[in-house]
Parts: sequence; structure tokens; C-alpha cells
Amino acid sequence: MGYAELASVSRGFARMRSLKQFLQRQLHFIVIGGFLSILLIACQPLAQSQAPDASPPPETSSETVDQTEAVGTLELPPLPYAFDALEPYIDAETMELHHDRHHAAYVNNYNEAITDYPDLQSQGVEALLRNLDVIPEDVRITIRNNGGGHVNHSMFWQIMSPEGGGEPQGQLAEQINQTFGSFADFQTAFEEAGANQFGSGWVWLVSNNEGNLQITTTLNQDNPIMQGAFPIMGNDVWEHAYYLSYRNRRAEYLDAWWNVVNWEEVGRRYEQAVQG
Ligand code: MN3
Repeated sequence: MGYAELASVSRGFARMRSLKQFLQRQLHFIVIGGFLSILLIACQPLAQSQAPDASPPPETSSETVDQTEAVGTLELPPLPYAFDALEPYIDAETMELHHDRHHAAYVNNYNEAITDYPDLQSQGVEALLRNLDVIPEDVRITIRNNGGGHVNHSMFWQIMSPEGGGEPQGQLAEQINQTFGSFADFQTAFEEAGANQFGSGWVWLVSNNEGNLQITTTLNQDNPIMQGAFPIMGNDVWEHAYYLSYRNRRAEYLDAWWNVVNWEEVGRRYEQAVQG
């Protein structure tokens, strides 16, 4: 074999070596690429199955009319009339502060308190108020005060109206007469109970455990549902409800309040109580 032939064979071997290296690199890409593809496919069902748990869909349906029955986080319901609509009996500034600050704060505080408790979120605010014992102790008072505040005020805006005043009608009027003697006697008793409520709270007309009408009061933001009664109507006797216009004259506010009571809505609530 001559020198020229040897050199040719040597170049041939060199080409084969570089081809082998090339194929090895390609093989690496194919193996790593294949492995990544399998990993991606394997993880996909896992990711899909985990997604609903990570962010549960809101359980409130758009058909839920009664805001207070909604589960999950609360929303501040819009005031159904203008801030100044109840003047001169309730001034615009009081209404704005009462709705946009006080009620909004109850909603925000409640939502913050239930953030870490999906179990509580799934039960809804009224269910929790009816059964305070199921609430972990560290958030029980917060949920009681702010959940109660939300339920109470959501009712409060609805049972007042610029076209309010006058007297109840129908079955409710009959029951009030039967229970309290007359509408005027009922008003007197309701105002007295409200005036005598020491400190912050509410005065209520409820359908009690026996299904009878009764005037009651609650402290702070407690709601009659906590005692198994149905709140037909209630007046807020916290100072924030009247202090700007009436100062310390709560009795004057209680007397003026009848001018804005929406008896149509109160009557609807009474029917709800009767139907259970
Ligand atoms: Mn209030």
C-alpha cells in the first residue's frame, strides 16, 4: 500500500468518526425531546384535574335574587334609590356614609375573615349566623358582627322607600291589629323598644318561634335568625343611622322613620315568614 492510499483510508476513517459523532448528537436530541414530550403529556391530565380545585367556580348563580342568601363572598348591594331620596327624614350624608362606608366595611371585613375557610364560604352568611358554633373561634366574632351587619343592612335599604309611609295592608295589618291592638299601639311599642335599647343595636318586628308577631331588640349587629325568629322589619338604632340630623334624639328619629317605611316590602317579608 502506497502513501497516497494510506492517506485516503485515513480520511475515510476520519469522515466515519465525524458521522458517528453527528449521529450521537442527533440521538441525544431525539431521546431528550421524546422524554420531554412524554413528561408534558403525562402532566396534562394532572393539571386539568387540579385546575377546578385550585380555583373553584363561584357557587352563586345569577338567578340568586336574594343577596343575603348568597354563598361565598359577599357583595355590597346597590342602594335602591339616591342618597337624598329619603330626605327630610334621613339626610343624604347619613345615607352615603351608612351605605358606602358602614355597610361596605361589613362586607369587606366578612370577606377577609372567610378567605381562609372554604368550608364557611360554601355555607352562606345566613346559615352561619343561624349556627355560629360551626365557625372557628378566631373568626367567629368577626363573622357574627360583619355577617350580621350585611344581612341587617341589606334588609334595611329594601324596607325603606321615598314612596314609603302610610300603613301596612292585608294580612300583616290584620295580624298587627290582633297582636298589638292597633297600628298606632304597635308603633308606640316599637318606638319604645327602640328607644330603650341600650347602646348600639336594632329594634325588630319578628315572626317568633311560635309563628306569632313580636317586637324584639338585638345588640350590635345580631339578627333575629340567630334565635330562630324571622325578621319581618327592623330599624337601625346605632348612632350612625341618625346622629348627623337628630344628634342624641333617638326617639325623634324613631318617630320620623315611619315616613320612609316601605310597607309593600315589609308585607312581602311577612308572607315569606308565614310560608316558612
Ligand atoms: Mn347601620
